[in-house]
Order: sequence, then C-alpha cells, then structure tokens
Amino acid sequence: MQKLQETAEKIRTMEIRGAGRIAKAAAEAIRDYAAGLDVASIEEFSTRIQEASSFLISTRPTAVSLPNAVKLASKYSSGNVEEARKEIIENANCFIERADKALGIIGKIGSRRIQDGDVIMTHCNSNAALSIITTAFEDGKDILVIATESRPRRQGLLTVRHLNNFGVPTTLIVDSAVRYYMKEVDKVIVGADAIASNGALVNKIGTSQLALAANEARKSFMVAAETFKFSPNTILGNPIEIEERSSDEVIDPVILADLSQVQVKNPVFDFTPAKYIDMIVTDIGIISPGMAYAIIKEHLGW
Ligand code: RI2
Repeated sequence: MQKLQETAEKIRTMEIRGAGRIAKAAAEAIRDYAAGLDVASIEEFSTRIQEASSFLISTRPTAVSLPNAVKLASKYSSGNVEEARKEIIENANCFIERADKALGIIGKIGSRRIQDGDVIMTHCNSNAALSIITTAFEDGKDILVIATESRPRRQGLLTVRHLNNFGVPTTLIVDSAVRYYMKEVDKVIVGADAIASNGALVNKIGTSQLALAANEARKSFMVAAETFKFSPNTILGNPIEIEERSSDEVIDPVILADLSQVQVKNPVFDFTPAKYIDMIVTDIGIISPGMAYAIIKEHLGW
C-alpha cells in the first residue's frame, strides 16, 4: 500500500498532474498493488482492491480520467485470486498502452485540421493539445502558438518550455490578455479534464473565457481529449465536481493572514458549454460535442 499511497499523494499535490498522466499513474498504482497483494481469499482481494481504488479516486475530484482509469484497470471476473490478479495486471497494462497510443492518434488526426500559417492559442498544459500542435509543426506547417500563463500554478510555463524544445515559435501571455489577442488567432486548442454526456467541457479555470472570446471573434475552438476523459456518471445527471484548491496557490498565506476581511477562492476548473465547441479530437476520430453520449455508450462500456 505504501507505493500506492505515494502515488496518491503525488496526484493530490499535483507533482503528477494533467488528466492523462494522472490516469496512467493510477492504473500503474493499481496494477502494482494487485501484483503484490498477499491475501487469503478472493473476498479479501476484492475488499483491498476496492479500498485502494477509492483511495486513489479521492485524490482529485474533477478529472474523470482518474475514476475511468481505475475502473478499467481494476476490472476482473475470476473468483480465483491468482487469476484475478493476472486480469488486473493485463487490464492496467492495456489501459496504459491505449493511453500512450491515444496521444499519438489525437496528434495525427487533429494536426490535419491545422493549416499552414495558423496562429493557435492554447491554455494551461495539455499533452493531448500539445500532441496536435507539435505534430502539425513536425509535418512542416508554419504555425505560431500563443500560450496562456494559467494562473495560479502557471502550467503555461511547462507548455512554452515543451514548445520551445520542439522549436515552435511561441508567445507567452497572461490569462487576462486572452481577448486582446484573440483577433490574431485562427484556432484555439485546449485539453480536457472531463467531458459531460451533453458535450460540455470541464478544463482548467479560464478555458471558458477562451471559448467566449473565440466565439465572439468567430475563431474555431477545438478540444483534444482521449475517450477516457468522457464522464459516464453525467448520463445519470450527476454533476462534475469542480475542485477547489488551497488559497496558498493564489496568495502568500502570511500576506493573507493580515487581511482579515478578505477571503480567497481557488476553483481550478470551469465549464464550457457544448455550443462553444466546434470539435473534439479523440483517439477514435473527430466528433462534434453532440456525440459525447455515443462515446460514453460505445467506448466506455456503459
Ligand atoms: P492532458 C490539466 O489539469 C489541464 O486542465 C489540462 O488541460 C488537462 O489536465 C488535460 O491534460 P491539471 O492536472 O491530459 O493541471 O491533455 O489540473 O495532459
């Protein structure tokens, strides 16, 4: 359990972050936990796997890739401990392989929609969105990227470093400059932490501002998301919880301690309604947000 607890802690503190990376780390943690589980019966095996799954899922509430990965990885049907263990190891490995492949496929499919000369705006740090951008660049397309800083944790700095390593010309802007620069943009490409059955996107706080500004300026808004980022629970009308993180990420606690009348809010995701989304690039192809329900039904086994 110690290694699983360490992974859980890294996800909670965001040492491991990004919806896709979180999903893979959780699948690995369940796999290794099952591999080393010393139990006397299948009932005990089942209880311990369920406990470990719930523990991992509780670390971050919004990215649906986390519960989806844990559920897909921890599935087994055998009543025999050794066979059940084998099933989990295989399912987890299969999930990890699928997740790795998905990024390449999204890059390939999405990059076909990028034109020579495009200016692309992106927000936060999404591997899926970056896969599209760097694939287009490696295909020889002459592109420029405008990347937001993404306060409070400034994941935009990871994005500009990644793009710089690929040699992609990139401009870093503060989040509040999004609308100011939208007139220069051709396409917005962002990642996803979750996609609801009605096609609404949940992604890093501020994403909906990019969507509104893109809509106002009639620019296209593209989401890059693996199929395991779609939320089965939303079919049942359950809302996606928006994670609130510590005020320490926004303001120095020593300064805040002096401000007795001030409270700090730090929601880390927001909702972008489906009507602002032109397309979602997934590992099974490009879909309109209206197809989200079909993805959940056909590709997540609901
Ligand atoms: P990939 C991140 O969340 C960002 O919101 C990003 O858009 C999303 O996960 C998807 O990232 P956080 O973990 O899976 O930084 O595409 O809160 O890498």
